[in-house]
Amino acid sequence: MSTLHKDLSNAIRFLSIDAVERANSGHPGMPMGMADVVTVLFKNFLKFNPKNPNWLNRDRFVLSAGHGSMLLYSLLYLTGYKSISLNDIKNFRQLNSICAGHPEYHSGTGIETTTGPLGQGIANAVGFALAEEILKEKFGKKIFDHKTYVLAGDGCLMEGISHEALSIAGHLNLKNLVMLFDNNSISIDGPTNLAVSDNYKKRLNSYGWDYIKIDGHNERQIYKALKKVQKAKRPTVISCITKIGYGSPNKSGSESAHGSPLGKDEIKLVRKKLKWNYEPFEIPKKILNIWRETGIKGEKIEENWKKIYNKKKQEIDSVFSVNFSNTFKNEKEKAIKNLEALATRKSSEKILTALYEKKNILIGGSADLAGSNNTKTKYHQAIKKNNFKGNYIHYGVREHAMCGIMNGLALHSKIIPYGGTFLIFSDYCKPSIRLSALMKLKVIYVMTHDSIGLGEDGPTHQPIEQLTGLRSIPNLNVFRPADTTETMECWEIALKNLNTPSVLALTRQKLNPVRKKFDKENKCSLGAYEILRTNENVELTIFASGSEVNLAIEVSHKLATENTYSKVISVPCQEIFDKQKENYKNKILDESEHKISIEAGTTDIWKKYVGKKGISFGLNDFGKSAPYKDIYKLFNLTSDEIVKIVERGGK
Ligand SMILES: Cc1ncc(C[n+]2csc(CCOP(=O)(O)OP(=O)(O)O)c2C)c(N)n1
Repeated sequence: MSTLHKDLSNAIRFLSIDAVERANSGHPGMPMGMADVVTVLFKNFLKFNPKNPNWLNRDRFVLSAGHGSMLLYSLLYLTGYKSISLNDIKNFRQLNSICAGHPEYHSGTGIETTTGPLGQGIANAVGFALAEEILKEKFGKKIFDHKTYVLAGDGCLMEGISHEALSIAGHLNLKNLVMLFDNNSISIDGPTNLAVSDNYKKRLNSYGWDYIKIDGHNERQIYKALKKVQKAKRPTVISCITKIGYGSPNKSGSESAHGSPLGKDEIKLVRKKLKWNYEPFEIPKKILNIWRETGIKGEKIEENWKKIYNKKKQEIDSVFSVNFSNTFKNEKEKAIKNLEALATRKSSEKILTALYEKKNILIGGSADLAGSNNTKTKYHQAIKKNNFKGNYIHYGVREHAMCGIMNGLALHSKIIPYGGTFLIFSDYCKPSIRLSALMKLKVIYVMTHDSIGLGEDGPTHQPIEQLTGLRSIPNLNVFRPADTTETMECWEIALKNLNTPSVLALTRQKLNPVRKKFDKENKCSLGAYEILRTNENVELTIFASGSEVNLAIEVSHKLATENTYSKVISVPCQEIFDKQKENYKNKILDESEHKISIEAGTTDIWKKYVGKKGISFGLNDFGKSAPYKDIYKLFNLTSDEIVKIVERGGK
């Protein structure tokens, strides 16, 4: 091993262990173990420009093993990113420091994605690699041609999402994807053989990956492997046999190096063993300069790239930022002219079809439910192995990876990913949806079969608590449109939202139109709005969403025949309504003395609108397998029952 290499990699090691020590918390073991591998990668292979962290054609480096965050912060500081100063590193894990406990995505910082929940980064990286192939096909390889490297540990590879994501990456042959596997055989509880005995080579080979095994502390072997993957024909894993906590006389190779500070005495011994005679946070000029030069190389490469990019910039920008306003207006007009009962999943397909009449960067998909989610239009073409011309991804039955991959697609550039599954299986997607929300990504989740209204498939497939669960995620818009017009409006909002992901909860069953005249404005953009009133003065407000808006309208009319007058509020998106101005909310919420809500799901979340005295119709129990009208009846979700209960004052 060269002295230079030792110095460069030790700079990462000591920044990491000293920052963890100062914070009195964090994970020193992984950065110490993988410092050699990333030093060779960043110094010799990674194409990046710290002066422009968002350079479109940079190589992506994803730290899936997010607990080793100090490895990433050290690299970004050493190579000269403005986003991370030595002071930030000293403030590791402190309030408002960019050096948070686990890497948190911020555009333009070099932190490509938020990681920490193990395995997510692998799926993100698959999304990055897929985005690169799609854009390369669209705009040419002089503009998009880069690698995606993901550093993953034993934990990432044990997670289910890694199985899904690595499998589809092999299936599609994402040859520019490289996984650096920190194969140290240690996790928190101890040696990994307590819990896993996978044959990684066989596993990865069977997915269609190449597998290279190296000593992760041998500079030459690392270099050779990375050199080889530059010309890879298949996605490649470099299995790096490493020692967790490398350099620590008493803790290396043991779980004690994983997740707590090494301690002052042990750090002294590490300094001695690795011959690092510098104070904490002191990086000698000579070493820092070499790291900085590594960062400078990318500037020239980007400059040359820009000359080609500038020629195509206009074309790329026009595809990246299509204005769909007219499409929405025209389609809404058409829907009103041809009023018909449609399932909202069908309405969604209608608007999608119209959107695809313009060149755009929407990449659709579904987890093996294309025909049920209505996510694939006549304009879609499947993306296939070694053929990335298409605009539709058959994710297979891999909901979790689908969502993690969509996060990667959205993070890569301006691709707008949408993907479908049944709403019930949002439970299989939740960790990635949460990260879309945390990272403020424009990802659109098309979730159909949104209630007991799906009928015969029964309680395993009928979402009950899912809407409430999703609505409780911050920065996520959960839309539940009531008809074709509302579905189109919700899609429009989802596409306009730069920083908020969306879930579109759509019906399997047909719904009668509730909006019967054309409105130029997007009423759903208020989150909730009045759709009917049976009298100027009303004593009852009925809140409803999606398929239950029709039911609410029926109830309102029936009550009027008994001289109980009401207004119906359609609530396609609670989160947006909750953000409206107080006077608008008061107008909707405070007009009448009595309030009820109707939604075929758990009811607690409606209490914020109807209050303690209000009645929330829904179901707080699992559904049943039966024709859907029978299930609605069973749970009192019919206009006759609701009218009766309202007239009895809720009894
Ligand atoms: C989904 C998820 N489950 C559990 C954890 C808690 N956790 C953090 S690191 C870790 C062990 C990871 O082991 P490995 O990948 O081998 O990392 P190393 O010990 O080599 O640093 C666990 C269980 C997590 N971050 N994410």
